[in-house]
Amino acid sequence: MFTPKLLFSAVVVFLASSGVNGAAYIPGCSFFAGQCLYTISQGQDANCLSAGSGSAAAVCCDTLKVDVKTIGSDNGKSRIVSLLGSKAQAQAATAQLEAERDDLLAELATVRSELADLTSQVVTCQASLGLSDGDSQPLTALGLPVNLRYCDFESDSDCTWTYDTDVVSHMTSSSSGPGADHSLGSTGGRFMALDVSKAAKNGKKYSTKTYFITSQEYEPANDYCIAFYYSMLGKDVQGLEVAIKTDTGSSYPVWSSSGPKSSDWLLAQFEVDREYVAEPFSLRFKVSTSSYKDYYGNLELDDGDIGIDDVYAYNGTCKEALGCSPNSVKRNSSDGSTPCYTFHVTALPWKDAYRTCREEGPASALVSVESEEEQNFLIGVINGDPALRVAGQSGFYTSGSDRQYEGSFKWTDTGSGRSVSGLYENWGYRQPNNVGGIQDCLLLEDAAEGFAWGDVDCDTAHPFICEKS
Ligand SMILES: [Ca+2]
Ligand SMILES: [Ca+2]
Ligand SMILES: [Ca+2]
Ligand SMILES: [Ca+2]
Repeated sequence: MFTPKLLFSAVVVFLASSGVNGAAYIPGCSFFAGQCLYTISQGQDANCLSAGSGSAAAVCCDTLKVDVKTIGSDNGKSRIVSLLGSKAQAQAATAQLEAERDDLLAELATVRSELADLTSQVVTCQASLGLSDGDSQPLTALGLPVNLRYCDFESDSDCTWTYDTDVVSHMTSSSSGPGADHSLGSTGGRFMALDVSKAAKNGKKYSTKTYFITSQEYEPANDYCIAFYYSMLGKDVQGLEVAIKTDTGSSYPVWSSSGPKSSDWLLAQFEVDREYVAEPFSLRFKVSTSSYKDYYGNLELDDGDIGIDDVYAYNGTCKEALGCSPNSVKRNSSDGSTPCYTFHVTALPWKDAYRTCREEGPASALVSVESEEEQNFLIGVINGDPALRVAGQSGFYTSGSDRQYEGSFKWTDTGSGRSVSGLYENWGYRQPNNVGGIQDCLLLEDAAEGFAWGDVDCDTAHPFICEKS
């Protein structure tokens, strides 16, 4: 075996005399057995293979290890050359790494923008296919999806309810009952109600007459959560009772209330004993009145109507059915409340947007922006999401509307609602301006100006935000 103790001069002579190509001096020394050794590769691999075994082959093939002591005065110079070489290599490597980093950053920016593009394309595709934008459905204790049957009474075809048509109807508003429906909070919104003036017949004072409003049939399930809004405004309002009516004709009272009530719309919410919902069933609302026409044909005891609106029937427990959906964003408000918001990028006219929000649960409505804190929170969520930023260019609908009284905007999440004026307001320049006399819905309109508000035509389609209190 070739030893590292070979004299440097001998090596140089050997390399020069051999005249071989490929011999190389590799800069830098390494320690071996307490000595600093320089490495010289002879580049004789091809010869070495043909030379076979033996000392000649070993000489050709081995890398030479040279003791620095044998280099004498050349040692320092070589070492400096070596160090300079290393430094130059390190600088070149650093420059290359920096160039590669810049390339990667540029590539990352491209990927980011492509991702934003793709996200908005997916959203557009989902919208064109009529798919929801990611709502995931809660499950019942049996692992089945919690299905909702919802009635807002806005369309005759929605819910196949039966009722005494001569006295109960889809009312829009009434002088003695609620001033607006619950779903839309506007005079145009409809609700199911006992019309006491029609119910009043020539008859005796103090005779109570009862009428029935019956829902469509619901499928049997292990549990049911029922929620609805009711109005019992007016001093002459009497009772409202809800019973479970099964196919076999049996009827089981499950909820009741007596009037009158001071608020226009109140929420009733209860679970139904599972024995009652083990077979197909309907909800039967019993409404009663003592109104009558006196001898001269005047209406008596007719102050008030009994109305119901926004009826929810979930085939699960209320705990499973209600609460914030997994795709909502929760806000921990400084006043201690924790509303949840769902953002919808699929543009809809205001009424359809409202229905979508109502279907998210009895405590859900189009968003009511009642503080700067709430406005800023919403902007923060929008700005943090590429798809919402894209959608936000055409604004987001809120529950704000002056459909009921022109120029008097209200947050309509609770039906008749609360006046916008006097609370937090963030109208854009010269808004609301009711252009064309048809702008009645409040839009978070101007994305470039922190989503300053504007009034727009309610029939135009816009993305929207739902709020669950
Ligand atoms: Ca309604
Ligand atoms: Ca709110
Ligand atoms: Ca208006
Ligand atoms: Ca406007």
